[in-house]
Amino acid sequence: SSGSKDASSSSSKSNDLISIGFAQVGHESDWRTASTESCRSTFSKENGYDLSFVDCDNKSADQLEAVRNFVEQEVDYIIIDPIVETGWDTVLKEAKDAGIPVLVIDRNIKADESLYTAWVGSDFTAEGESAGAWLKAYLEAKKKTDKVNIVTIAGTNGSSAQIGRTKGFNKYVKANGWNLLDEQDGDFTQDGGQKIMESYLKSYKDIDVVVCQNDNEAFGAIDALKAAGKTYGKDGDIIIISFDATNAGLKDVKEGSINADFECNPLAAPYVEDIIKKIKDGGKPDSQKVYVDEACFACDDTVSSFKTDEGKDITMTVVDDKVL
Ligand code: GZL
Repeated sequence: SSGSKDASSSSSKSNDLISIGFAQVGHESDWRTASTESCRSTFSKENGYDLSFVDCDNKSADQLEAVRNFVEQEVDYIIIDPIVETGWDTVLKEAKDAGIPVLVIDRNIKADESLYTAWVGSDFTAEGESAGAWLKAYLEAKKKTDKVNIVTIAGTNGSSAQIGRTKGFNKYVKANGWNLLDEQDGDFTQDGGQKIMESYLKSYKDIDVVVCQNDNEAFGAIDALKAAGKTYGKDGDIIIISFDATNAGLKDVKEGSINADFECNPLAAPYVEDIIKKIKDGGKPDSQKVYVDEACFACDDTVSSFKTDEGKDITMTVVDDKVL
């Protein structure tokens, strides 16, 4: 539709609630559950919203269709967490022509920035760099100077979380001469993590580090390592690095199964609500990119703080009962 809908008006569907269409990636991980809960609780009826939520089940075609349907329904705002970065221009243009502001959260999109109002999420490359810088400091502290063999269980191929974490961490692989044996797509799921770890154990005899690009992949990798009789984590032979730092992930860090976990904050919804309130009052967000705050967690204090090659000061939080 080519209406010239005024974003500050609320032609919402029912009794003055602000109507929001949210196209969510899926339900593949604990992180995703926290992200969905944050949106549902922020954009509740009690808070004055009519939320249309679509779980796109990790299928890009379904996600584009969901956004198209929101345009047809003439919602007041559209929120997208894009499964992959590409393929967005056409449907974003349709939303713009309909006068519906689009807010992107979490993962990035490769699209003309004039087609969406703002993006709220994480700096995935920085997450990868923090992990690489931590591993460098950890290996030095453990005086491990011989060959370091690493395998990566990557996230959904083409997602900005996978692209950024890979880019950030692999800078440190190159700079430190580590031996990256393999990196395959585990789709951010526990099943994916287990299957890929099983195949790595068949292909490579001495693995020193496993990098899992989210906690659910780490849970699967740990299942495979356990079944193979390998030792890992705080007192084991194999170092495990993970991302997200979900509650379940931090429990494994506290137990010493995961050595270090780099947070990816799923709570973008409150940041988005601030932007919607600004738009409603005829304003606009302070910037097009809003980064959420994130921390870094470790199972012990072998490495407490360090500076990344990019000049960022990192302090590791040791996970204990107070943190959980
Ligand atoms: C990252 C997010 C990723 C999480 C995974 O912001 O998109 O997708 O790291 C989730 O757990 O599946």
